[in-house]
Amino acid sequence: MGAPAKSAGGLPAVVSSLNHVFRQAGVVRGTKGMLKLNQKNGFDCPSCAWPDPEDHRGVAEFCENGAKALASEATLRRADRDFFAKHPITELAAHDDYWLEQQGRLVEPMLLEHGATHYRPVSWDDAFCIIADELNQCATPDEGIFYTSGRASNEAAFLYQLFVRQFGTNNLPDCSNMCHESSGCALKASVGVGKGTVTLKDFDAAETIFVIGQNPGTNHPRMLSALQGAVRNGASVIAVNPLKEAGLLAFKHPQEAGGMLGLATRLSSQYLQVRINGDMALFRGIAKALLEMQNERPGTVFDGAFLHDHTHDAAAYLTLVRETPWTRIETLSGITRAAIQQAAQQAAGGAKRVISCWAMGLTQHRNAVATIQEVAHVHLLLGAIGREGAGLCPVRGHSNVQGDRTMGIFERMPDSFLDKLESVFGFTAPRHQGYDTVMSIKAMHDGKGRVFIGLGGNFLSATPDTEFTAAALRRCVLTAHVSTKLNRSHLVTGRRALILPCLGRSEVDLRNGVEQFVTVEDSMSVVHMSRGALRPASDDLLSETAIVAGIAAATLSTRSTAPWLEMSSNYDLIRDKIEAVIPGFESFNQRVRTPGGFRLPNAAGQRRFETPNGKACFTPNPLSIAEPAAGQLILQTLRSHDQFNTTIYGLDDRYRGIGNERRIVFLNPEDMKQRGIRPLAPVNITSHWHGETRHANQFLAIPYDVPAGCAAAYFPETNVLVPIDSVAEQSNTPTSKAVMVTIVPA
Ligand SMILES: Nc1nc2c(c(=O)[nH]1)N[C@H]1C(S)=C(S)[C@@H](COP(=O)(O)OP(=O)(O)OC[C@H]3O[C@@H](n4cnc5c(=O)[nH]c(N)nc54)[C@H](O)[C@@H]3O)O[C@H]1N2
Ligand SMILES: Nc1nc2c(c(=O)[nH]1)N[C@H]1C(S)=C(S)[C@@H](COP(=O)(O)OP(=O)(O)OC[C@H]3O[C@@H](n4cnc5c(=O)[nH]c(N)nc54)[C@H](O)[C@@H]3O)O[C@H]1N2
Ligand SMILES: [Mo]
Repeated sequence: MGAPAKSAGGLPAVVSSLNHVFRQAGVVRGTKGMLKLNQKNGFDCPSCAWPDPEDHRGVAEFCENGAKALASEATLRRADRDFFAKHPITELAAHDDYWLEQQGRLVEPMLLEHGATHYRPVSWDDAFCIIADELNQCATPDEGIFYTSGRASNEAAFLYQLFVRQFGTNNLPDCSNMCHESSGCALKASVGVGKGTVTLKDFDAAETIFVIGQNPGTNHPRMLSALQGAVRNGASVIAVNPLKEAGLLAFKHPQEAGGMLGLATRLSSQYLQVRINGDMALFRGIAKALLEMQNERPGTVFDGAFLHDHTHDAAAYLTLVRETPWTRIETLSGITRAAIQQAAQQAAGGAKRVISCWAMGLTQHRNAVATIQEVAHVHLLLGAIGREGAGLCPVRGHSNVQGDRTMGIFERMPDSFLDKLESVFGFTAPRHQGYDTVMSIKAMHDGKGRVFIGLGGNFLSATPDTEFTAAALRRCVLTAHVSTKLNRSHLVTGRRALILPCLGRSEVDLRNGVEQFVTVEDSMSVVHMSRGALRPASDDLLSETAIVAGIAAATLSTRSTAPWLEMSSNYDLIRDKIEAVIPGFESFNQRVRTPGGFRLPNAAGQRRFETPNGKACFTPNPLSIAEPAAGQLILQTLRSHDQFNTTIYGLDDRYRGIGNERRIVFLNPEDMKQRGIRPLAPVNITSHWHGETRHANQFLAIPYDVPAGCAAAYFPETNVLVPIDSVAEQSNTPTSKAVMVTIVPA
């Protein structure tokens, strides 16, 4: 335990990058990989979804955590058949996630038979037949559950949803259900499109940038370059976060001489250390301050013309704002009226070019949708949307999570999409709503979901309520995972289990001797190609696309007329079908071959609001907050600097001053004193939900600068504490940032 850092980046980030890459992949393979990472002729970084600059790409157009992701994939270590013969499942399950990650790449399909102690090799054909048999024995297609993690390419995702719908269900849960689903729900209702409205260029023109509930220094490090550029152009960054995150304080650009020498650019000009889940109150407060300024100086604050021409229900919302007392806003947010007014003045100054960025600190709360709409309201009042330097920017997590949704990975795609899919492929698509992630877990728990297939991801560890989810997966007749690395979902299985190892993004994808590429969509709707450059980890790997096509052909057989094997041998054919089904993909094969790709149309970004009434809508939601009961704390579960979701690269959290330990909990020093907890003392954590309790024991207490009553600990270790029924209204996203807990000395 050391002092938290006051800036991010600099020489330590470079040293850490090279360390990870060279240690795992060696100098030759590692260097080759790094030179292709995020280049126009290379592959898309498998880490986050932050966009690449259109021009001026550096030789090293990636960050420390992109380098770690590459190292993890390009590693020379292998979990091969000898490995599985040596280690029984019970022994593997006793190891921690970091150990599992260190065992290297999966190299051939493996089967765990009913009652077997070890995985054994199986041929691809046999693996596809096993899946086909189990799926075809389901009493109804709705017993199949088809999960997607956001790393899957557009091509794989499109084939996957087509297969699932031809099989007869919309059970397409995805990682987005646990991630930005709340953003999608909120923005669809408010501005008609569930995606962000800005481009990277808007950051150059912005005057005010809110960064809310997001830790870009760790999770989107290349965003710091964009923030640095904006600050140099005169923008003010306002951070909203219960923790003082190093990456929001200052940035040392590792690719600038000054940054390497340790010269930092200060990023945030105001740091609003909000209470956990106090954001709705905070943004209600900003709206109230704007309203008061507007009353004092009529016509200078709100964008009257925009409100009149483009919005609906502003009056009802402003009444609600007027009626919300300042004392309530201050109490719930934990921020003073003066500080809120200062932020409002900044936003309302100049040309009102305001961008709001956010991530999991907003989305994983019971009132997440209402909170995000409260942020949108501030933009609507100022007309700060659909013009240069202004707009809404949900910062996506997984590198292609947005693209997967565009491709139809969603349990309730609109009829317009299903109509098109039916006419292009000549079948009748199911129209009833499928299961999202939480619904899937419950269905498996109830015995209604019986075959689980995961296209990437680590369902067991990523989902809430680990014990409950484990019991759910164990009830399945088959669990099958398309994966690159060993993870816990391979160890807590249905009656039978399959591991289907696939190529990673960094690897050359040869089909019938012809090199293929895939496409992805970044957080700002830019679709571009990704072409692997490294030799595959094993000759037995198949691409995700080929695996999906293999499963589909085996399962559907003569029931489907789609040319599965042709499509999976030539991805251009898949792209032609995507073009035929999804608007915005005109001349897909041609346009995606231009360096840098193309941007999908975004109506809200053009001030066309595709809501039922054609207007951007104010939603007068009652103000709320997650309030812990007496003696309880509110615990958020977050990422350390050395992990990608459930993949644990290392045991440090450098910026927060933590070394060599993940079972820790950050606490307010006063809260520790009241509970008789000393620094680094072991504690037990219990979560409380409608009379139920869940336990996570033996964590070390870390005194930290967090608001009183708030605590933080790492995901996935604390997922055991997140109750399956504790979800966000409308989006059904688990409330991983607001778990009510008691903490006592162990
Ligand atoms: N290196 C790396 N990169 C990643 C990932 C990774 O695991 N590792 N994951 C990827 C994925 S899938 C995603 S979704 C993104 C996640 O990116 P983030 O959303 O940045 O990830 P978290 O660690 O969950 O951080 C949440 C932040 O919100 C703050 N927070 C928590 N509760 C509240 C609240 O109530 N209000 C406010 N204002 N703030 C709050 C926390 O203090 C923390 O700074 O990153 C992506 N990129
Ligand atoms: N408590 C808590 N829970 C959370 C969150 C939180 O903040 N707190 N965050 C949530 C969020 S935002 C998300 S997005 C989810 C993430 O949930 P998931 O996407 O399900 O989880 P990951 O850890 O990203 O998946 C890692 C696995 O993906 C496989 N993999 C890696 N690369 C590839 C590839 O190229 N292809 C294929 N097929 N497989 C690959 C590897 O086998 C690896 O073990 O977790 C959610 N869970
Ligand atoms: Mo995510």
